[in-house]
Amino acid sequence: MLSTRTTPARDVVALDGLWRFALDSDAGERPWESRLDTALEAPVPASYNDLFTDSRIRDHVGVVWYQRDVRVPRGWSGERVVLRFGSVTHAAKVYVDDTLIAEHVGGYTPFEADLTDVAAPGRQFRLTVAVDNRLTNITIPPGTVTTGPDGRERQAYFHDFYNYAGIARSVKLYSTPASYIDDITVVTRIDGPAGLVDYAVVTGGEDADGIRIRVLDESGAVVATSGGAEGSLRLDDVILWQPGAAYLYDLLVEMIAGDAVVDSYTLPFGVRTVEVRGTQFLINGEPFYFTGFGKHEDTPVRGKGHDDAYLVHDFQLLEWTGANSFRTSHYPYAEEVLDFADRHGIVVVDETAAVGLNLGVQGGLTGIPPTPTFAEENFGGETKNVHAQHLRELIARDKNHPSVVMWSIANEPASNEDGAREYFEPLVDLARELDPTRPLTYAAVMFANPTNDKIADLFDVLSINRYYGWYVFTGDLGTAEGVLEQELRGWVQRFGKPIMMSEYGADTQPGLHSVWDMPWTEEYQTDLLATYHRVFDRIPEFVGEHIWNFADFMTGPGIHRVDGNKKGVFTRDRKPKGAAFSLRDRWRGLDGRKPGAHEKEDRA
Ligand code: BDP
Repeated sequence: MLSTRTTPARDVVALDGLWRFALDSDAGERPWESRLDTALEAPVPASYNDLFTDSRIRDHVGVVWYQRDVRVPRGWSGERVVLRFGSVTHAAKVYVDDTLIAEHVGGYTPFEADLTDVAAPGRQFRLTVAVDNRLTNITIPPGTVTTGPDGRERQAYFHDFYNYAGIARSVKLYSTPASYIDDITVVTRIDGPAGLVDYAVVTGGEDADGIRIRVLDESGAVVATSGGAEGSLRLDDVILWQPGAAYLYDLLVEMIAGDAVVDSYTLPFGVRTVEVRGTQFLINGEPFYFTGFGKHEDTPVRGKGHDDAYLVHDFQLLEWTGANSFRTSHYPYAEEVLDFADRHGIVVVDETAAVGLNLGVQGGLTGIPPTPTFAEENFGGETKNVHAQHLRELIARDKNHPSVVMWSIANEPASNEDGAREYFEPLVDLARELDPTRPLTYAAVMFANPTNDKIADLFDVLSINRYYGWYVFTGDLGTAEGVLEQELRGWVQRFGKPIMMSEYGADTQPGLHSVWDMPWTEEYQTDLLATYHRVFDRIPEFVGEHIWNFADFMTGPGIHRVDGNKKGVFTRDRKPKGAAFSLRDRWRGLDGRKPGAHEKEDRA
């Protein structure tokens, strides 16, 4: 799915700003049929939960309504008119005046509606969106809705971040010609000093006479040309897209009828390869060592609303710490984030929203759930179908980003339980069919170990989440170090694949200090990370470290959470805790290479 861009043949109007807003219970019978009778306004993009002082809104379970008036630009007559939502969390029904024109389930992927027949240029219409935040056993991520003794619905979920909802990403109205470029796929290879670019273009509407392709370098010079809906281009003396040294070409695609250009679209792309070979993770044939974090889309007031100021600042802080990468834990992030990563050479592990497919986490430290996680009445065939659809939408959206080097299919699923293989094998097959070029991983939960895990052999990279020294062996870093090393070596021994740590960390209250190993202090976070780093540096198959978390973030209420999860290396308002400085010391020396690699090179 192409992102929205203006081109000589396309216009875009952003529908961001303040929309009328109401809870379902306050909105009347058929709210889309008239002007929403409400005094509330909510900004788009933003989650709605933290905007208002009314706790009925913050804790609302079910549908809320957003509405605004929209006018299709007069100049768009004869054009195809498309409405695009970056995300509506978690399900949407979209009405143009009295007509339902689109429905979508899945809170972190975009969807579109063709308005050509319902919204004439120059005319104003009422755009109403029903936003449903309910999570069930057949949504991704999953949850459960129960009714309390007071008759009020309550939402429970199996993930450790607040269930922010609303219209958290931009809404856009755009035009294309009646015949249009519908999709483009780019796959790149390297052949000595040249780059090979395989492309495929899908069109919609009437067939055109031809497709014209040009590749432009960053100076705007045309460096290769081709024609036809599918083909391959050769870029001599290619400049590669590299971690820390991004370089983007433009693929200019034109749809031709006679002598005229009917539609045009410019897709930025980078030339790079990704490969897992033996126990190495290679980018452009060179071993790559991931340094960075699991992140969240989470800021005060906006919740998960995309914000360009935080985007820029967060990437500054990544660079400041020497991080070269992050994981989009635990859902696909806004497209602006990946575009930025493409332009700035930050490497991304792109994760689905499949977080919480694990009833064992509720089973306390045993990991044994009350009923099997993958039983039909829990997360069975229907959940898997929803997960598959989500994977299709994610890969369709993100397949052309050079920054995305690996798909993470799930976070902490019950991969130790019976039924895990039956659940995951078809999803792995699907992901490989949709994108044969990128390695696959999933982040392994603490209950899954080298002996009982049932799915790791299906994947390419072992990503391990562990909290030794925090949830287990609390305050005992000595024991944590030994147990961690033994376990990590066990994974390598059984599966013989590259291994990285996808989560490790400690909740930390800024300003709390101690001369002893005291959990929650800044020193303890620093020491816990250093303990893990010593272990990583002793394991040759290690390919990366992603700390949990980049910044403190909001969670649901819980006796283990004080105003959210405090495992951030930065506070929620992005102030560094002590550990940030020691990370900076470690990572800025690594430069995408493994610890020790420099010394070996220096010796050579
Ligand atoms: C892991 C989860 C992550 C949590 C983290 C924690 O993957 O989402 O926030 O634990 O407990 O199990 O901090």
